This record gives sequence, structure tokens and C-alpha cells, in this order.
Amino acid sequence: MSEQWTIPHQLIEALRNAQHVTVLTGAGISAESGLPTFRDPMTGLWAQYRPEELDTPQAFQRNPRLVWKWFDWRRQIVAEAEPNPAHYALVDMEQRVPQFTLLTQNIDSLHQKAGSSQVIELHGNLSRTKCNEDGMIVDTWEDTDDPPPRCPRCDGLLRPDVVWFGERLTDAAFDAATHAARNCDLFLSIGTSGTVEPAAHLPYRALDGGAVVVVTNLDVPNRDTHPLYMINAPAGQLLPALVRSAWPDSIS
Ligand code: BV8
Repeated sequence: MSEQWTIPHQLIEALRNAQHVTVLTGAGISAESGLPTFRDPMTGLWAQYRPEELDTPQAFQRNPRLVWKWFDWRRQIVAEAEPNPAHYALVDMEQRVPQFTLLTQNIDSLHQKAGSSQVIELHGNLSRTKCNEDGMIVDTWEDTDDPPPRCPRCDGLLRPDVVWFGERLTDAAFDAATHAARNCDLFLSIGTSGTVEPAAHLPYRALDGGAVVVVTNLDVPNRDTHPLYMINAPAGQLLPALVRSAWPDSIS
């Protein structure tokens, strides 16, 4: 549960004066859009599984139908989800900061749906499907009663275009993320438990680069030990408040 929280004044100044802000988001920023996080117990049919058991090439090898149906279920709940005030506050922030880099571990497209223009997706996107053989993106395929569907080019199995545990992030995404962490003035880690590498290391890269770093989720204790701040608060309340404090004319 979130505790009582306040926004340290130094943080508001750091945001108002920042030349380059880098943001890293996790499942927690989509929680107020109704999407379960990885730490929430899974529901219904999926209650018997842990994400790590379904989110690997080995799981897909073992039971491609189960993994495909899990991602199909997630596609359906994501399709019904709408961005929340946290997503929109980041769209506002992007327009006010000279340089803004948005990194997400999420695969739900909610940042794009809210209007964020450049989103670096570290772990891919649920809305894209690729051939498991050659990794090429596939836009259309023949429906089947025995999923996963097959690649129209090589008849290989189709899978979501996401990074599973044990798979590499693309060099392009991770190099861009590392550069943005090392070269920003302010790094905001929002709604992530910071348990999955190599994304979890990005806040430390930012501290190495001399940035002010804010970690905010519902697990951390409140701390303002400059340059590392921790705020235990729901993103849908904290981010609009932070943007309004830095730019009082904001509509966030
Ligand atoms: C790789 C896509 C190497 C799929 C995901 C050291 C270095 C490198 C790798 C490793 C390493 N140690 C271990 C590894 C392996 C592994 C790993 O990190 N394992 C963990 C479990 C220990 N890493 C990998 O496998 C990565 N690949 O390193 O490859 C390699 C090298 C050479 C050759 C081959 C391979 C790939 C990892 C990517 C996996 N895919 N997602 C999908 O979505 O299904 S990871 C997935 O879980 C997310 O994307 C995210 O990254 C991660 C954790 O999720 P969070 O977003 O943090 O969500 P979580 O539920 O954990 O927490 C929610 C938070 O929100 C909480 O803090 C909560 O308090 C907060 N919250 C809730 N409500 C709110 C809120 N906050 C604010 N407001 C609210 N309302």
C-alpha cells in the first residue's frame, strides 16, 4: 500500500531545470489502467502459472499452444485498457523538457496510446507478432484451431515480438537506454520492482553519470537522500502532481 508522500522541493527544481530527462517505466505505471503487474497473482486459468514459467523460449518449445494462448489473453486485456493520468503526465513532460527519453519494460503500447512520441521498448511489444524461425515480423496469417498460427513464408511457428527471459534485448534498444541513462540530468524509475536485468541496472548508470535519480513505486520507503530519491506513491497521482508542481500551467 502506498504511504503518505510528498514531492521534495529539490526534485521539482531538478525537473524544471533539467535539459535531459530519462524515464524508465515498468508494469506499475499500467496498474491504474487495470493491467496486472508481474507481482500480482495471476487470475483464472493463469493462476496456476508464474510469468517466468511462460515467458521463456523453453516454455514455448515445450508448449507453444499454452504460451500463445497466454499472450492472446494478455492481448485482449491490453486492448481494453486505456492510458491513465501517469501516462498522460509523461506526454506533458516530454513537451516541456528540451530532451526527453522514455524507456519502457512494458509491452502494452499504453505510452503510445497516450501520445508519447518516441518510446524505446526494451522488451518488445505484445501487438507485434514474429516468426519463431527467422524473427521476421508477420502482420497477417491464417487463423487456426490449433494455435500458434504458422508463418506464411516458412510455415514456422508464430510468437509475440517480445523479449523472453533468457533472450537478449536488441543492441539498439539497450545501447540507446544505457546512453540515455548515462547522459541525463534527471532519471525517473516509475512502477518497476527493478528485479529484471539488464534494465534494473539503468538507474545505477544514471547515478554514475551524475544524474538526480528518483525511484517510485509502492514498495520503496520514502527517502530524499540527494541525488537518490525514493517516493512510495501511486504513479497516477504522483506524476500529474510532479508535472503540475514544476509547470503550474500544466493541465496534467
Ligand atoms: C538477458 C517481456 C542475457 C515479456 C520481460 C544479470 C544480467 C543479465 C541478465 C540476467 C542477470 N541476472 C539474471 C538475468 C536473467 C534475466 C533476469 O533478469 N531474471 C530475473 C528474474 C532475475 N534477464 C533476462 O533474461 C533478460 N535477458 O539478460 O539476456 C543474454 C545474453 C546473451 C545471450 C542470451 C541472453 C531479458 C529480460 C526480459 C524478460 N521479459 N517482459 C512479458 O512482458 O511477458 S520482463 C518483465 O518483468 C517486465 O518487462 C519487467 O522487466 C520485469 C519486471 O516487471 P516490472 O515491470 O518491474 O513489474 P513488477 O510486477 O515486477 O513490479 C511492479 C512494480 O510496480 C512494483 O514495484 C509495484 O510496487 C509497482 N506498482 C504497482 N502498482 C503501482 C506501482 N507503482 C506505481 N503506481 C502504481 N499504481
